[in-house]
Amino acid sequence: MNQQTVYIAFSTDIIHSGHLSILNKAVSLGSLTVGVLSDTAVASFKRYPLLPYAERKKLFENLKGVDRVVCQETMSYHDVIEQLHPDIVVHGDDWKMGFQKPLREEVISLLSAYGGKLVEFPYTNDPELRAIENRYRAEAALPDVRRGRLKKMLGLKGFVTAIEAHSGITGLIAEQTKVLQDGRTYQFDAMWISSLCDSTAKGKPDIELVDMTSRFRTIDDIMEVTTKPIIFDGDTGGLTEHFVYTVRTLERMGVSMIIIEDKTGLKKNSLFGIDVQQTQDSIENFSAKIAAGKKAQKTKDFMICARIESLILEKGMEDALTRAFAFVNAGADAVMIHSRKKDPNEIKEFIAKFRQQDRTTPIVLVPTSFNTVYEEEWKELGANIIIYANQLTRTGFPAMQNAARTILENHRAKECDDICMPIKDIITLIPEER
Ligand code: SPV
Ligand code: MG
Repeated sequence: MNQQTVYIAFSTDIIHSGHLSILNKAVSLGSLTVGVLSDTAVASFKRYPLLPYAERKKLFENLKGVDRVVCQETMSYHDVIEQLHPDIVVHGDDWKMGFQKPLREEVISLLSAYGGKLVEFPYTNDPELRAIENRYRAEAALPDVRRGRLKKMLGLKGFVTAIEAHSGITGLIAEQTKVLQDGRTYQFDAMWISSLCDSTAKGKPDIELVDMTSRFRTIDDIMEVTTKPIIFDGDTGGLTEHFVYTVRTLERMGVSMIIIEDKTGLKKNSLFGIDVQQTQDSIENFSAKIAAGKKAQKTKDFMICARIESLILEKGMEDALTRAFAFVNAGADAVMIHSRKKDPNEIKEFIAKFRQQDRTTPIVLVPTSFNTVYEEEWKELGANIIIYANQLTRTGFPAMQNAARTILENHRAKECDDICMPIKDIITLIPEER
């Protein structure tokens, strides 16, 4: 008998009765191929997978009724459908709504081109399953698990993005915002706790005035409601004698990376450049600080990144490169090169020259001024971490100023309503059950 060919895709790393039930229904329709989503697809879609692709593949290969298992590289079914031409694609009916809807529409259109069929079964929204996902979230937020995730992601994807968070709510925005585009899901991989934004939220200038205890409090607020890895802006790192304690505390909290800049004395924000007095530390002192931090840390996961301010302080490319190599030699796990020029060329030149001698040390960029280059190009050039360092702060506060002004101008709040988020949307932003 000529059996129908059936295709179903899974992103899960925990197989529960709901999966088995949909799998059995799929088996009853014909010869079943299971598509297991690649690690990158899972990480971009929901979270870093607990089990790597190879393990998840084995799980499905050993299930009764599964004829073969293939890799589905992206959220989009485009490539697998083009390749396999299944008679039937099976999916839960949950994707009729929400952000997976365009994926469903694409599948319907691909199938209709050759007479294939989409079969949807009711999605089981079992409280037990939600409990499993909640348990995962709780585990992912544990310091030991969270800390190592940045290194893992760098190993997996080679390229990660981070966005600024300075409070619980901005942390949730960084954690939850997703965009589906061309069959792929985009979300930020990590969070950046910027000294500029943390200071600004507290109404203080970015001059290392907000003390470490207070900065740790911000981290704690964010960690309490999120699971993504954290990159901490450690300013100059302070005195070496203090820095070693900072490293230990951050590591214990579950922070993944601290970035410290090679400046000394009264630190000012880099985007002021040489418009203000700023002093660069000597290579010897800063190298000793990095080495002391590396010696102080207890785990292999924690990373110390050396931020080079030579271009900001107009000391030239040679100085920037000499420092970068010296700091890597001193033990830095990554280097960050900064610039306040709109033109990205000096950053591109740095990457090219650094990569001629060092192909592996991650390069971190904060493209606030040089913001015209797309992430894909940075990746191709050899950069590894892109930090969007202050955009939530720079959009959020003007919106609040505008609201305050609107109320003052109108002597009532009605006119302000149009620019306000409905209260019920705040509830969806802040999940009650965590
Ligand atoms: C920050 O976000 O605090 C930074 C990046 O250090 S920058 O403001 O560009 O110096
Ligand atoms: Mg800073």
